[in-house]
Amino acid sequence: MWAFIFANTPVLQYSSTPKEVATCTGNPANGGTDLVLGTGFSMLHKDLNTKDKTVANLGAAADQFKPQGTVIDVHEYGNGNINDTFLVTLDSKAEKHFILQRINTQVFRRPELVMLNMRTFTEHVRKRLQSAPLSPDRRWEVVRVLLAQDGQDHWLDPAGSFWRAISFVDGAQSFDTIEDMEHAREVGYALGMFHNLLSDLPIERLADTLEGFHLTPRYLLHYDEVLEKIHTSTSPEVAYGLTFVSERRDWAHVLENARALGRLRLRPIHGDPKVNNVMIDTGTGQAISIVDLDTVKPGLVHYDIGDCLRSGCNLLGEDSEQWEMVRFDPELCQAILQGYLSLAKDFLTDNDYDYLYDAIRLIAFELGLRYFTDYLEGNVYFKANHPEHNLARALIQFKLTESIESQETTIRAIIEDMR
Ligand code: GN1
Ligand code: MG
Repeated sequence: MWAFIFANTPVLQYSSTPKEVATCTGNPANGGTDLVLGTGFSMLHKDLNTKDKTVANLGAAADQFKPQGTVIDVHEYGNGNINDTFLVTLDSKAEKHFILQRINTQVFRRPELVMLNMRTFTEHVRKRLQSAPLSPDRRWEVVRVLLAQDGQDHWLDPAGSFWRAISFVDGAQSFDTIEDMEHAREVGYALGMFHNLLSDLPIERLADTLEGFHLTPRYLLHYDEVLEKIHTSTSPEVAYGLTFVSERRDWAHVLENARALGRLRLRPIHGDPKVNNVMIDTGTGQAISIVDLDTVKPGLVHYDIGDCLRSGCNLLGEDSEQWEMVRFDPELCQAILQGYLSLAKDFLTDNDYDYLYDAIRLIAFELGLRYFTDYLEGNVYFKANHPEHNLARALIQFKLTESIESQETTIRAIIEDMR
Protein backbone atom coordinates (compact mmCIF):
# COMPACT_ATOMS: atom_id res chain seq x y z
CA MET A 1 0.00 0.00 0.00
CA TRP A 2 1.25 3.50 -0.71
CA ALA A 3 1.69 5.78 2.22
CA PHE A 4 0.91 9.00 0.41
CA ILE A 5 -0.63 10.13 -2.76
CA PHE A 6 1.86 12.50 -4.35
CA ALA A 7 -0.77 15.12 -4.34
CA ASN A 8 -2.17 18.33 -3.39
CA THR A 9 -3.43 20.92 -1.03
CA PRO A 10 -5.99 23.37 0.31
CA VAL A 11 -6.47 26.64 2.00
CA LEU A 12 -3.19 27.35 3.67
CA GLN A 13 -2.33 30.83 4.66
CA TYR A 14 1.02 30.54 6.32
CA SER A 15 1.32 34.24 6.96
CA SER A 16 -1.46 34.51 9.47
CA THR A 17 -0.81 33.99 13.11
CA PRO A 18 -2.53 30.78 14.08
CA LYS A 19 -5.21 31.25 16.69
CA GLU A 20 -5.09 28.76 19.47
CA VAL A 21 -8.07 26.51 19.17
CA ALA A 22 -7.34 23.28 20.83
CA THR A 23 -4.48 21.53 22.49
CA CYS A 24 -4.34 17.80 22.22
CA THR A 25 -3.06 15.73 25.05
CA GLY A 26 -2.53 12.13 24.12
CA ASN A 27 -4.54 9.74 26.19
CA PRO A 28 -2.98 6.30 25.92
CA ALA A 29 -5.86 4.83 27.89
CA ASN A 30 -8.24 5.10 24.98
CA GLY A 31 -5.56 5.21 22.32
CA GLY A 32 -6.92 8.56 21.28
CA THR A 33 -6.55 12.18 22.00
CA ASP A 34 -8.25 14.44 24.50
CA LEU A 35 -9.05 17.93 23.40
CA VAL A 36 -8.77 20.89 25.67
CA LEU A 37 -10.38 23.88 24.07
CA GLY A 38 -8.15 26.92 24.07
CA THR A 39 -9.27 30.45 24.73
CA GLY A 40 -9.31 31.47 21.08
CA PHE A 41 -12.02 29.06 20.12
CA SER A 42 -15.33 30.61 19.34
CA MET A 43 -18.67 29.51 17.96
CA LEU A 44 -19.01 32.74 16.06
CA HIS A 45 -19.17 31.18 12.64
CA LYS A 46 -21.82 28.79 13.71
CA ASP A 47 -24.01 31.65 14.85
CA LEU A 48 -23.48 33.64 11.70
CA ASN A 49 -23.19 30.98 9.08
CA THR A 50 -24.99 28.01 10.49
CA LYS A 51 -21.66 26.26 10.05
CA ASP A 52 -21.01 23.84 12.83
CA LYS A 53 -17.52 24.55 14.06
CA THR A 54 -17.63 22.03 16.89
CA VAL A 55 -14.28 20.36 17.05
CA ALA A 56 -15.43 17.26 18.83
CA ASN A 57 -13.64 14.99 16.40
CA LEU A 58 -10.61 17.16 15.73
CA GLY A 59 -8.18 15.12 17.79
CA ALA A 60 -9.48 11.86 16.37
CA ALA A 61 -9.13 13.27 12.87
CA ALA A 62 -5.53 14.34 13.52
CA ASP A 63 -4.77 10.86 14.82
CA GLN A 64 -6.23 9.32 11.67
CA PHE A 65 -3.75 11.00 9.38
CA LYS A 66 -0.59 11.34 11.44
CA PRO A 67 2.22 9.74 9.44
CA GLN A 68 4.12 8.86 12.63
CA GLY A 69 4.68 10.02 16.21
CA THR A 70 2.12 11.54 18.55
CA VAL A 71 -0.10 14.53 17.94
CA ILE A 72 0.97 17.21 20.41
CA ASP A 73 -0.91 20.24 19.13
CA VAL A 74 -3.71 21.29 16.79
CA HIS A 75 -4.28 24.94 15.93
CA GLU A 76 -6.79 26.62 13.68
CA TYR A 77 -4.76 27.81 10.76
CA GLY A 78 -4.91 30.54 8.12
CA ASN A 79 -8.03 32.43 7.14
CA GLY A 80 -9.81 30.36 4.52
CA ASN A 81 -13.36 31.44 3.81
CA ILE A 82 -14.87 28.01 3.21
CA ASN A 83 -13.16 24.99 4.82
CA ASP A 84 -11.90 24.61 8.39
CA THR A 85 -8.11 24.35 8.40
CA PHE A 86 -5.79 23.24 11.20
CA LEU A 87 -2.07 22.90 11.66
CA VAL A 88 -1.17 19.66 13.39
CA THR A 89 2.15 19.33 15.23
CA LEU A 90 3.70 15.95 15.91
CA ASP A 91 6.46 14.97 18.31
CA SER A 92 8.33 13.51 15.38
CA LYS A 93 11.54 14.72 13.78
CA ALA A 94 10.74 13.35 10.35
CA GLU A 95 7.58 15.32 9.60
CA LYS A 96 6.80 17.82 12.34
CA HIS A 97 3.63 19.31 10.87
CA PHE A 98 0.77 18.57 8.56
CA ILE A 99 -2.38 20.38 7.51
CA LEU A 100 -5.73 18.95 8.54
CA GLN A 101 -8.93 20.14 6.95
CA ARG A 102 -12.60 19.66 7.35
CA ILE A 103 -14.17 20.19 3.96
CA ASN A 104 -17.27 22.32 3.80
CA THR A 105 -19.63 19.88 2.15
CA GLN A 106 -22.35 22.52 1.80
CA VAL A 107 -20.04 24.09 -0.79
CA PHE A 108 -18.18 21.03 -2.09
CA ARG A 109 -21.14 18.67 -2.39
CA ARG A 110 -19.03 15.81 -3.71
CA PRO A 111 -15.77 16.05 -1.78
CA GLU A 112 -14.62 12.67 -3.07
CA LEU A 113 -14.42 14.26 -6.54
CA VAL A 114 -12.29 17.06 -5.11
CA MET A 115 -9.88 14.40 -3.87
CA LEU A 116 -9.98 12.63 -7.22
CA ASN A 117 -9.07 15.83 -9.06
CA MET A 118 -6.19 16.37 -6.67
CA ARG A 119 -4.91 12.94 -7.44
CA THR A 120 -5.24 13.42 -11.19
CA PHE A 121 -3.51 16.76 -10.89
CA THR A 122 -0.60 15.58 -8.80
CA GLU A 123 0.01 12.42 -10.79
CA HIS A 124 0.08 14.45 -13.99
CA VAL A 125 2.43 17.05 -12.57
CA ARG A 126 4.74 14.47 -11.08
CA LYS A 127 5.09 12.80 -14.49
CA ARG A 128 5.64 16.13 -16.21
CA LEU A 129 8.37 17.13 -13.78
CA GLN A 130 10.03 13.75 -14.18
CA SER A 131 10.04 13.86 -17.97
CA ALA A 132 10.98 17.54 -18.23
CA PRO A 133 12.75 18.62 -15.04
CA LEU A 134 12.93 22.30 -14.21
CA SER A 135 16.22 24.16 -14.37
CA PRO A 136 18.30 23.33 -11.28
CA ASP A 137 18.01 26.83 -9.84
CA ARG A 138 14.24 26.47 -9.39
CA ARG A 139 12.38 24.10 -7.14
CA TRP A 140 8.68 23.37 -7.41
CA GLU A 141 6.77 21.39 -4.86
CA VAL A 142 3.47 19.62 -5.08
CA VAL A 143 1.96 18.85 -1.72
CA ARG A 144 0.96 15.29 -0.85
CA VAL A 145 -2.38 14.02 0.35
CA LEU A 146 -1.86 12.02 3.53
CA LEU A 147 -3.87 8.86 3.82
CA ALA A 148 -6.05 7.88 6.75
CA GLN A 149 -5.42 4.69 8.71
CA ASP A 150 -7.67 2.69 6.40
CA GLY A 151 -5.70 3.82 3.34
CA GLN A 152 -8.41 6.22 2.12
CA ASP A 153 -7.65 9.81 1.18
CA HIS A 154 -10.25 11.09 3.63
CA TRP A 155 -11.91 10.18 6.88
CA LEU A 156 -15.57 10.55 7.76
CA ASP A 157 -15.99 11.23 11.46
CA PRO A 158 -18.93 9.81 13.42
CA ALA A 159 -20.84 13.05 12.84
CA GLY A 160 -20.36 12.72 9.08
CA SER A 161 -17.74 15.47 8.61
CA PHE A 162 -15.30 14.96 5.76
CA TRP A 163 -11.67 15.29 6.85
CA ARG A 164 -8.49 15.14 4.82
CA ALA A 165 -4.84 15.91 5.42
CA ILE A 166 -2.13 17.51 3.33
CA SER A 167 1.63 17.71 3.76
CA PHE A 168 3.09 20.94 5.09
CA VAL A 169 5.44 22.90 2.83
CA ASP A 170 8.50 23.47 4.99
CA GLY A 171 10.77 26.48 4.68
CA ALA A 172 8.13 28.55 2.94
CA GLN A 173 5.56 31.17 3.78
CA SER A 174 2.77 33.05 2.09
CA PHE A 175 1.52 36.60 2.39
CA ASP A 176 -1.95 38.08 2.25
CA THR A 177 -0.77 40.99 0.10
CA ILE A 178 2.15 41.61 -2.23
CA GLU A 179 5.37 42.64 -0.49
CA ASP A 180 7.36 44.08 -3.41
CA MET A 181 7.88 43.83 -7.18
CA GLU A 182 9.89 40.63 -6.89
CA HIS A 183 7.10 39.03 -4.92
CA ALA A 184 4.63 40.17 -7.57
CA ARG A 185 6.66 38.52 -10.32
CA GLU A 186 6.91 35.33 -8.28
CA VAL A 187 3.15 35.21 -7.72
CA GLY A 188 2.65 35.53 -11.48
CA TYR A 189 5.36 32.95 -12.08
CA ALA A 190 3.56 30.49 -9.79
CA LEU A 191 0.34 30.78 -11.76
CA GLY A 192 2.26 30.50 -15.04
CA MET A 193 3.98 27.37 -13.75
CA PHE A 194 0.66 25.91 -12.66
CA HIS A 195 -1.00 26.51 -16.05
CA ASN A 196 2.08 25.34 -17.87
CA LEU A 197 2.28 22.06 -15.96
CA LEU A 198 -1.38 21.37 -16.69
CA SER A 199 -1.45 22.64 -20.27
CA ASP A 200 -1.35 19.07 -21.64
CA LEU A 201 -3.92 17.56 -19.27
CA PRO A 202 -7.20 16.98 -21.15
CA ILE A 203 -10.05 18.69 -19.28
CA GLU A 204 -12.12 15.52 -19.53
CA ARG A 205 -9.80 14.06 -16.89
CA LEU A 206 -11.02 16.60 -14.31
CA ALA A 207 -14.43 16.52 -12.65
CA ASP A 208 -16.51 19.66 -12.29
CA THR A 209 -16.40 19.80 -8.51
CA LEU A 210 -18.15 23.14 -8.13
CA GLU A 211 -20.73 23.71 -10.79
CA GLY A 212 -21.16 27.34 -11.77
CA PHE A 213 -17.91 28.42 -10.11
CA HIS A 214 -16.73 31.65 -11.79
CA LEU A 215 -19.71 31.73 -14.13
CA THR A 216 -20.66 35.34 -13.50
CA PRO A 217 -24.09 35.03 -15.19
CA ARG A 218 -24.95 32.24 -12.74
CA TYR A 219 -23.99 34.44 -9.80
CA LEU A 220 -26.24 37.15 -11.24
CA LEU A 221 -29.16 34.74 -11.48
CA HIS A 222 -28.67 33.75 -7.88
CA TYR A 223 -28.40 37.42 -6.87
CA ASP A 224 -31.75 38.10 -8.56
CA GLU A 225 -33.35 35.17 -6.74
CA VAL A 226 -32.03 36.43 -3.40
CA LEU A 227 -33.28 39.96 -4.10
CA GLU A 228 -36.73 38.59 -4.79
CA LYS A 229 -36.81 36.72 -1.51
CA ILE A 230 -35.50 39.27 0.93
CA HIS A 231 -36.52 42.61 2.31
CA THR A 232 -33.43 44.55 3.13
CA SER A 233 -33.35 47.98 4.65
CA THR A 234 -31.51 50.03 2.09
CA SER A 235 -28.52 51.49 3.84
CA PRO A 236 -26.31 53.79 1.72
CA GLU A 237 -23.82 50.91 1.31
CA VAL A 238 -26.50 48.49 0.14
CA ALA A 239 -27.90 51.13 -2.23
CA TYR A 240 -24.40 51.64 -3.65
CA GLY A 241 -24.04 47.88 -4.16
CA LEU A 242 -27.42 47.52 -5.85
CA THR A 243 -26.66 50.32 -8.30
CA PHE A 244 -23.14 49.05 -8.85
CA VAL A 245 -24.36 45.62 -9.91
CA SER A 246 -27.23 46.85 -12.04
CA GLU A 247 -24.92 49.14 -14.04
CA ARG A 248 -22.67 46.23 -15.00
CA ARG A 249 -25.01 43.32 -15.46
CA ASP A 250 -25.05 43.25 -19.26
CA TRP A 251 -21.29 43.34 -19.53
CA ALA A 252 -20.94 40.61 -16.88
CA HIS A 253 -21.57 37.95 -19.56
CA VAL A 254 -18.44 38.93 -21.46
CA LEU A 255 -16.28 35.85 -20.79
CA GLU A 256 -19.10 33.32 -21.03
CA ASN A 257 -20.24 34.89 -24.31
CA ALA A 258 -16.69 34.62 -25.65
CA ARG A 259 -16.63 31.00 -24.61
CA ALA A 260 -19.99 30.30 -26.26
CA LEU A 261 -18.66 31.88 -29.46
CA GLY A 262 -15.62 29.60 -29.37
CA ARG A 263 -13.20 32.46 -28.80
CA LEU A 264 -12.09 31.12 -25.45
CA ARG A 265 -11.83 27.49 -24.48
CA LEU A 266 -11.83 25.52 -21.28
CA ARG A 267 -8.57 24.37 -19.76
CA PRO A 268 -7.52 23.02 -16.38
CA ILE A 269 -7.50 25.89 -13.90
CA HIS A 270 -6.58 26.45 -10.27
CA GLY A 271 -9.74 28.39 -9.44
CA ASP A 272 -8.33 30.35 -6.51
CA PRO A 273 -4.80 31.62 -7.25
CA LYS A 274 -4.86 34.47 -4.74
CA VAL A 275 -1.65 35.84 -3.29
CA ASN A 276 -1.77 33.83 -0.09
CA ASN A 277 -2.06 30.55 -1.94
CA VAL A 278 1.42 31.04 -3.42
CA MET A 279 4.17 29.62 -1.24
CA ILE A 280 7.38 31.60 -1.17
CA ASP A 281 10.69 29.99 -0.19
CA THR A 282 11.86 31.82 2.93
CA GLY A 283 15.49 31.60 1.79
CA THR A 284 15.37 32.53 -1.88
CA GLY A 285 12.14 34.52 -2.08
CA GLN A 286 11.11 32.37 -5.04
CA ALA A 287 7.67 30.86 -5.50
CA ILE A 288 7.92 27.12 -4.90
CA SER A 289 4.33 25.94 -4.78
CA ILE A 290 0.73 26.96 -5.26
CA VAL A 291 -1.60 25.45 -2.71
CA ASP A 292 -5.36 25.15 -2.17
CA LEU A 293 -6.19 22.73 -4.95
CA ASP A 294 -9.87 22.30 -4.09
CA THR A 295 -11.04 24.25 -7.08
CA VAL A 296 -8.77 22.65 -9.68
CA LYS A 297 -11.20 21.88 -12.47
CA PRO A 298 -12.01 22.85 -16.06
CA GLY A 299 -12.45 26.58 -16.57
CA LEU A 300 -11.09 29.60 -18.43
CA VAL A 301 -7.52 30.62 -17.61
CA HIS A 302 -9.02 34.10 -17.53
CA TYR A 303 -10.72 33.31 -14.23
CA ASP A 304 -7.32 32.52 -12.76
CA ILE A 305 -5.52 35.48 -14.27
CA GLY A 306 -8.29 37.84 -13.17
CA ASP A 307 -8.36 36.35 -9.69
CA CYS A 308 -4.59 36.52 -9.28
CA LEU A 309 -4.55 40.16 -10.37
CA ARG A 310 -7.55 41.29 -8.33
CA SER A 311 -5.83 39.77 -5.33
CA GLY A 312 -2.26 40.87 -6.11
CA CYS A 313 -2.89 44.42 -7.23
CA ASN A 314 -4.94 45.43 -4.19
CA LEU A 315 -2.31 46.38 -1.64
CA LEU A 316 -4.87 47.04 1.09
CA GLY A 317 -6.01 43.42 0.92
CA GLU A 318 -9.40 41.74 0.90
CA ASP A 319 -10.31 42.66 4.42
CA SER A 320 -9.26 46.29 4.61
CA GLU A 321 -11.23 48.68 6.79
CA GLN A 322 -10.40 51.54 4.44
CA TRP A 323 -12.55 50.32 1.60
CA GLU A 324 -12.83 53.76 0.08
CA MET A 325 -9.04 53.85 -0.35
CA VAL A 326 -8.84 50.54 -2.23
CA ARG A 327 -7.04 50.87 -5.55
CA PHE A 328 -5.74 48.64 -8.34
CA ASP A 329 -1.98 49.07 -8.76
CA PRO A 330 -0.99 48.88 -12.45
CA GLU A 331 2.74 48.45 -11.74
CA LEU A 332 2.04 45.35 -9.73
CA CYS A 333 -0.23 44.19 -12.54
CA GLN A 334 2.67 44.55 -14.96
CA ALA A 335 5.04 42.61 -12.67
CA ILE A 336 2.55 39.78 -12.06
CA LEU A 337 1.83 39.49 -15.79
CA GLN A 338 5.55 39.47 -16.57
CA GLY A 339 6.05 36.58 -14.16
CA TYR A 340 3.01 34.79 -15.53
CA LEU A 341 3.89 35.23 -19.19
CA SER A 342 7.47 34.08 -18.67
CA LEU A 343 5.89 30.62 -18.57
CA ALA A 344 2.50 31.04 -20.22
CA LYS A 345 3.27 33.05 -23.36
CA ASP A 346 3.38 29.97 -25.57
CA PHE A 347 -0.11 28.78 -24.92
CA LEU A 348 -2.02 32.08 -24.89
CA THR A 349 -3.80 32.85 -28.15
CA ASP A 350 -4.62 36.27 -29.61
CA ASN A 351 -8.18 35.85 -28.39
CA ASP A 352 -6.87 35.07 -24.92
CA TYR A 353 -5.03 38.40 -24.85
CA ASP A 354 -8.09 40.22 -26.18
CA TYR A 355 -10.07 39.26 -23.08
CA LEU A 356 -7.45 39.83 -20.39
CA TYR A 357 -8.59 43.31 -19.46
CA ASP A 358 -12.20 42.13 -19.13
CA ALA A 359 -11.05 39.19 -17.03
CA ILE A 360 -9.29 41.47 -14.56
CA ARG A 361 -12.32 43.71 -14.26
CA LEU A 362 -14.80 40.84 -14.19
CA ILE A 363 -13.28 38.69 -11.46
CA ALA A 364 -13.04 41.66 -9.09
CA PHE A 365 -16.67 42.49 -9.87
CA GLU A 366 -17.72 38.86 -9.55
CA LEU A 367 -16.13 38.43 -6.12
CA GLY A 368 -17.83 41.64 -5.01
CA LEU A 369 -21.13 40.29 -6.32
CA ARG A 370 -20.61 36.97 -4.53
CA TYR A 371 -19.89 38.68 -1.21
CA PHE A 372 -22.74 41.14 -1.67
CA THR A 373 -25.22 38.37 -2.46
CA ASP A 374 -24.02 36.39 0.55
CA TYR A 375 -24.51 39.39 2.80
CA LEU A 376 -28.04 39.89 1.46
CA GLU A 377 -28.78 36.20 1.88
CA GLY A 378 -27.62 36.15 5.50
CA ASN A 379 -23.98 34.96 5.24
CA VAL A 380 -24.66 31.41 4.20
CA TYR A 381 -21.59 30.74 2.02
CA PHE A 382 -18.51 32.66 3.16
CA LYS A 383 -17.47 32.52 6.79
CA ALA A 384 -18.06 35.88 8.41
CA ASN A 385 -16.78 37.39 11.65
CA HIS A 386 -19.70 39.78 12.01
CA PRO A 387 -23.02 40.28 10.20
CA GLU A 388 -21.71 43.10 7.96
CA HIS A 389 -18.44 41.35 7.11
CA ASN A 390 -19.47 40.19 3.66
CA LEU A 391 -20.91 43.60 2.85
CA ALA A 392 -17.60 45.21 3.78
CA ARG A 393 -15.74 42.68 1.62
CA ALA A 394 -18.10 43.35 -1.27
CA LEU A 395 -17.49 47.11 -1.10
CA ILE A 396 -13.73 46.50 -1.29
CA GLN A 397 -14.10 44.47 -4.49
CA PHE A 398 -16.50 47.03 -5.98
CA LYS A 399 -14.01 49.83 -5.25
CA LEU A 400 -11.29 47.72 -6.82
CA THR A 401 -13.47 47.23 -9.89
CA GLU A 402 -14.01 51.00 -10.17
CA SER A 403 -10.28 51.55 -9.92
CA ILE A 404 -9.68 49.01 -12.70
CA GLU A 405 -12.30 50.73 -14.85
CA SER A 406 -10.78 54.16 -14.30
CA GLN A 407 -7.37 52.82 -15.43
CA GLU A 408 -8.61 50.86 -18.42
CA THR A 409 -6.33 52.60 -20.93
CA THR A 410 -3.23 52.02 -18.79
CA ILE A 411 -4.06 48.38 -18.11
CA ARG A 412 -4.85 47.67 -21.75
CA ALA A 413 -1.51 49.28 -22.74
CA ILE A 414 0.35 47.05 -20.27
CA ILE A 415 -1.29 43.97 -21.79
CA GLU A 416 -0.60 45.14 -25.35
CA ASP A 417 3.07 45.69 -24.54
CA MET A 418 3.41 42.09 -23.46
CA ARG A 419 1.85 40.38 -26.46
C1 GN1 B 1 -12.83 31.48 -1.03
O1 GN1 B 1 -11.86 29.58 1.16
P1 GN1 B 1 -10.87 30.32 0.36
O2 GN1 B 1 -10.39 31.52 1.08
O3 GN1 B 1 -9.75 29.45 -0.14
C2 GN1 B 1 -13.53 31.20 -2.35
C3 GN1 B 1 -12.79 31.87 -3.51
C4 GN1 B 1 -12.64 33.36 -3.23
C5 GN1 B 1 -11.92 33.54 -1.91
C6 GN1 B 1 -11.78 35.01 -1.55
C7 GN1 B 1 -14.67 27.69 -3.10
O4 GN1 B 1 -11.59 30.82 -1.01
O5 GN1 B 1 -13.52 31.71 -4.71
O6 GN1 B 1 -11.94 34.01 -4.27
O7 GN1 B 1 -12.64 32.87 -0.86
N1 GN1 B 1 -13.58 29.76 -2.59
C8 GN1 B 1 -14.74 29.15 -2.94
O8 GN1 B 1 -10.83 35.17 -0.56
O9 GN1 B 1 -15.78 29.76 -3.10
MG1 MG C 1 -9.74 28.40 -1.93
